[in-house]
Amino acid sequence: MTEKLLQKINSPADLKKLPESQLPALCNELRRFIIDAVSDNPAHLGANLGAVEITVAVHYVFDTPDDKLIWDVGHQAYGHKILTGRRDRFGSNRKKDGISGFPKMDESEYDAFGVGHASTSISAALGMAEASQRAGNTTRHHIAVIGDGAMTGGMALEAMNNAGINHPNLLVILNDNGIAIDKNVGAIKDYLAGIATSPFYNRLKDKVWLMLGGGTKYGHNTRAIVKQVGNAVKGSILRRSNLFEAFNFRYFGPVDGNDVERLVKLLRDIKNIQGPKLLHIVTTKGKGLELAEREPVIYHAPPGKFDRLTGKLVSKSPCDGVQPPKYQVVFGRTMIELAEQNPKVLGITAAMPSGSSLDMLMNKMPDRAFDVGIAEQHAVTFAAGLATQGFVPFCVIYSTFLQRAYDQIIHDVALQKLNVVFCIDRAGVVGEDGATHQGAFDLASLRCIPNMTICAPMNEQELRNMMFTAQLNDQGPWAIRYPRGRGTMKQWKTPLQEIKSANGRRLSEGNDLAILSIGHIGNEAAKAVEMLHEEEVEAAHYDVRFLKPLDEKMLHEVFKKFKNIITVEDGAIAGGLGSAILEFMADHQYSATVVRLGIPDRFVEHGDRNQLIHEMGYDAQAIAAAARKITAAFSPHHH
Ligand SMILES: Cc1ncc(C[n+]2csc(CCOP(=O)(O)OP(=O)(O)O)c2C)c(N)n1
Repeated sequence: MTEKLLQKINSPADLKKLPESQLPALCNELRRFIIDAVSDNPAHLGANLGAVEITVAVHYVFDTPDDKLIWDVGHQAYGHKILTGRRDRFGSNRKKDGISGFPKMDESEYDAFGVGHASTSISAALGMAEASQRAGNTTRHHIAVIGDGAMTGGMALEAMNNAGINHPNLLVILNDNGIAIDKNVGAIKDYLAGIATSPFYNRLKDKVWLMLGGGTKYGHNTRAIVKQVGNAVKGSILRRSNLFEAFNFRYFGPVDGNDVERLVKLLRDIKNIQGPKLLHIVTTKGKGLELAEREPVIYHAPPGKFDRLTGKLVSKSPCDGVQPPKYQVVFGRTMIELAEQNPKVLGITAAMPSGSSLDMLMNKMPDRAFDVGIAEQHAVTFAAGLATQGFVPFCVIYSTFLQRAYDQIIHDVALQKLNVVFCIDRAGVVGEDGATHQGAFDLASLRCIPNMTICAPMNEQELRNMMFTAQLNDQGPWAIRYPRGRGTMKQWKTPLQEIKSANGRRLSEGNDLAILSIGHIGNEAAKAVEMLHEEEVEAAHYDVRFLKPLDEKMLHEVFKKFKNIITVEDGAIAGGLGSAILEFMADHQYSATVVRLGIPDRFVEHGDRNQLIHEMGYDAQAIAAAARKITAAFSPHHH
C-alpha cells in the first residue's frame, strides 16, 4: 500500500484538512507504517496498533498542542509521534540520538508530559487542568489516555479521587483492551469486562449514543442533550453502580475504540461537556496484525525483527546450552526450586510475570505466586504483611519501577526488619527504553536504608546462591540486583549453596592497582584485567558482591596494599559503590587515589546498552584505559 494520505501529514493541522470519510484509510496507513517500522527496528507494537484510531480521532477533534494530550506509560504513542512531525525520524526510534520510544517534553511541543512509568497521566492532566483554570483559560481541554492495566495503579485511582471534587476540563479516555503486558488482573479488570459485555450497559450506551448522535453537529443543543444524558445516567441505578460515576466523573461507554468515525463524533460531543469525564473505549491490542492480535503478550514488544506481512518473528538462536541464560530465567527457575524446598517461599510481581520470569512459578505452582497489577507500592507492603506471618516473599520488581515503592521499602519492610527478598531485575543500564527505564538508582537509594542487605551476582551461580541464602536469613530485607540480559554460564544449574553475607571475593591478584566491582559489570572488569595483563599492568580484581554490609576485612586488605583503586558499578556513582568505598577510606583514615566508574550524575538517554556503557566509561576498554591512566600517573615505569 502506498501511504498517500500519511505522506501529507506533518502536523495535526494537516490531519484536520482530511474529510472524515478518509480517516479510516489514514488509520490503515498509519497502522501499516508502524508495523513496517517496528518489524525492522524492535520496539513496542501491540498497544500502538490498538491506539491508532483514538490517536487520529483526538488529534482530529482537539487542538493539540494547545489542548493537552497526556499518554499513560507512552508505549502506545507512536501514532501520535508520527502525526506530530516525527514521521521522517521514526526510523531512529529508541536509537542513540534518535527519537525516544516514549513521549518526552523536550522532543516535541505535542508531548505534553514525559512518561514511561504507568498510571501518571490523570494526575498530570489534572495538574494542567488546574493550571489552566487558574490562568482563566476555560476552553483548553486536558486529555489523559490510559490503559486498563495502568488504571489498576494506585496513582490513577488517587487522581480520579482528587479530580472528582474539582471541576476541571478533564477527559480521561480509558483504553480498555483487557490486557496489560500479560493478562490484566484484579477486580477493576473484571468490572470493566462486566460493563463491556452487560446487555444492560449496552442498552444504555445505545440510548446515550443515539441522543448524542442527533443534531449535535452544529452544537446548538449539545448542552441540553448532554444534560439529558447525564440525567439519564444519574436517574438510573447505574449512578450507584458505575465505578467512575462514583468518582463524580461523567461516564461514557463502552464504545468500539477501533471505529475512528464514531470516535470523532463522540469526542466532538463530549468536548462540550464541562467537568471530569471518562470515555471508556474498547480496543483490540495488536489490531491489524493477526499474529499480534492472537499473541498479545509476545507482540506487546516483539523480542526481535519480524516479517512485516505475516508478523512471524525472524528466528532467534536457541538458548539452552548454546548461550548463557538470561538472569531473569535463572531467577524464574530458581524460584521453583526454592518454593519446592521451602513452603514459606512465595513470589510476587507487579504486572511483570513474563518480563521477570515469575510466570514460571505461576504456571508450576499457581498458589505460590501473585501478580498484584501495576502496583509496586502495594506489592512491597503486601510482601511485608506476609513476612510478619513468617512467609518469605520474593518481590521481583525492575529497578526502575521499584523507585515507586521507596517508602514502602523503608517504612513497611526495613524499619520493621521484615524478611522480604527484593529481586531487582533490569538493574543498571537497560538501553533502548531510555531515561525512564534505566536501572540507575537502586544501589544508591537502598544503601542508606538501615537493616538492608544489598548484593549483586556476577553470574548465574552467584544469583542462585544469593537467592538461596536470602531465603534462609532472618535479619531483615535482602536486595539482590541483576541486569537485563544474559549471564555468563551455559551450565548454570549449579547446586544451591549458602554464602556468607558481607563476603567479597578476590578474583585476581596484582600489585599495580585494585579494581573493585559489584555485580555483572564485574565481567567487564575481569576482561579489563586480562587486557592490562598483556600490557604488564597487574591489576588485582575484587568482586565486592555485597554493597551492604561491606566486607570490611577485605577492604582493609585492599587499602593497606594499594594506592590506586578503581571502583566499577552499573549504577549511579553518587551514593553507590564508589561512594561507599570513599566513605570507608575516610572513616579509616586511609589515603589512595580512587577513580569511580559508573553512571555519572545525569539521566541516561536511550541507545544500545554496550554503546552507552562504553561512552560512560565503564566497559572493559574504558576500565582498562582508566587503569592505564591511574598507574601511569603514579608509577613512572608504566605508561
Ligand atoms: C510503574 C510501572 N510498572 C510497570 C510498568 C511496565 N509496563 C509497561 S506497559 C504495562 C502494561 C500497561 O497495560 P495497559 O495500561 O493496559 O496498556 P496496554 O499495553 O494494554 O495498551 C506495564 C506493566 C510501567 N511502565 N510502569
